[in-house]
Amino acid sequence: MKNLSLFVLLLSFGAILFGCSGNAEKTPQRPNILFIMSDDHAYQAISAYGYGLNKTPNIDRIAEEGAIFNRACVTNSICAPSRAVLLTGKHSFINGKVDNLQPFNWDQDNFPKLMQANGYETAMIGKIHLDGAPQGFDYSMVLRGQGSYYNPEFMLNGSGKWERIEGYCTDIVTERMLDWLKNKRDPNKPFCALYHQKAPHRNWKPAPEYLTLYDDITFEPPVNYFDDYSNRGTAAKTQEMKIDGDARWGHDFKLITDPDGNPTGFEKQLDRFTEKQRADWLAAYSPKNDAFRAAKLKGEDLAKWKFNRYIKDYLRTIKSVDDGVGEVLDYLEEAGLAENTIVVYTSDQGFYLGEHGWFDKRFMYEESFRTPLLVRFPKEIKAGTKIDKLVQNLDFAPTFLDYAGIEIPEEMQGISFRDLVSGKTSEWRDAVYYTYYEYPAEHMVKRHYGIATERYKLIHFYYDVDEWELYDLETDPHEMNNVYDDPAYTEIREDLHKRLVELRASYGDSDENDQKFLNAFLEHRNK
Ligand code: SGN
Ligand code: CA
Repeated sequence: MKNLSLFVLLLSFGAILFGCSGNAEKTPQRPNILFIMSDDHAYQAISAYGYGLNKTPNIDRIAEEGAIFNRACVTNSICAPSRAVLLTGKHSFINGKVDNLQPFNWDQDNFPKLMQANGYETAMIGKIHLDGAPQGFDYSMVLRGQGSYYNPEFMLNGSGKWERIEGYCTDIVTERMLDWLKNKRDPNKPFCALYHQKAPHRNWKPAPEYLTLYDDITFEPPVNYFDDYSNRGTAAKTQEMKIDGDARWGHDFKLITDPDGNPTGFEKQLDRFTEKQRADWLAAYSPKNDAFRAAKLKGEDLAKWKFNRYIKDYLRTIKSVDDGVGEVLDYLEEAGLAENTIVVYTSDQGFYLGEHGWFDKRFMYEESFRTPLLVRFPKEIKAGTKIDKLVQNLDFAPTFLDYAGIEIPEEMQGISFRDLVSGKTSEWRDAVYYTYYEYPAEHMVKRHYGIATERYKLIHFYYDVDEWELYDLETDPHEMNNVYDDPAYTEIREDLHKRLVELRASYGDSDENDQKFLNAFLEHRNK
């Protein structure tokens, strides 16, 4: 490591010398990294993935000019744990942040710290969702907890103080990112910037200019919106994340009074707004809400209305995210930074857009297990590249270090996908490991772990059940049919069991870990 730092130092010194003699373009330049992440952005809601729901022309540009990953996935489909994994390059049970409740230990290594120590200028702007002062950043401006869509509070450089900034969160984060790129960073150093949006996280409040976007469209829910959870175990049946059932009249559907005329409490959320924001909001939503109450919908019609209210607000918040990506990409081009900047777009996990009747995430089922991933780096990645391999958020830290020419610490459990995405190699892992811990808690998704290969998934739900599920994604892409006990799958099942045991051991996971984190969770909850 020491030798490498010296090497990097010499390189930078050389760069300065050459720069002075006017030969800057000939010096080997380490690439910049712009790591864009949004929160709960389903791949189904990025037009480059081809689902036809909405248009995200700016995010799509990254894929058109670079690569799209069709089977990128997470190790633990929930916010703060996902962030801990991508920073540390280690599974949740190793970095310790297994659920949204446990504290995160900032003292452990993370990739921004290593980049900073090796001459990179680092910044983090937006949602971090990890308590305490962020470590590894020359500049940080982070949202308080989940952050608010309107007039959010931020903490600057780990000061411990929260400052309210008037405006729409997504736009503020973009403005501040641009301000850092243009005016705040040291232009003589390569940069690594984390530009992390809160949107489209629940409860999906759109920007003032998009409050009526999609008003003239009716969206069809997915084919399994009316899923009855037959042919599966207890976990799918007992979750609490149904659009028609668990989502709330006020908080989620933005009604000020419910169909029976009772106040929903949503009015209180408008107290955070400025007078102008509130007036714009009510002008847009009151007529829609009145029309809904007058229609007195029931049964499937009501369920479809709820889907539409949900998906429209969700997609509206994404419109602002996409606008921001466009502004930042434009700036990189204008400033001559596009060629030497690796741009990554991803989400902290996937999300259900009505599949199985759900919103939210957490399950190892496809829509929340997968996450969008698009990467542009013209120097190494061919435009239009498509990657079907199982890349995980575990791989970000090693990948970024690899691009920066920094040694990857032994303890990191991910693999750099640099050579995979450039086409230098097609060799890659053929199975990934997944864990989920936050139960019993909001949305009631049971604790589970599992293995996924390109075709199959074996999942174990535990704690208050002991159930196994096996899915064949080729014959059952929507995961509606658990074939664990189907004799036709005996051999596959046994093989997956064996591989799961091996994977758990190789990453350092065990039943003892599961018990340890369960105890910590229950203790924390009972405090
Ligand atoms: C909030 C949301 C949940 C969501 C969690 C975790 N409820 O608690 O719906 O699952 O965050 O999300 S809300 O009433 O506050 O909207 S995560 O992305 O932070 O993991
Ligand atoms: Ca999230």
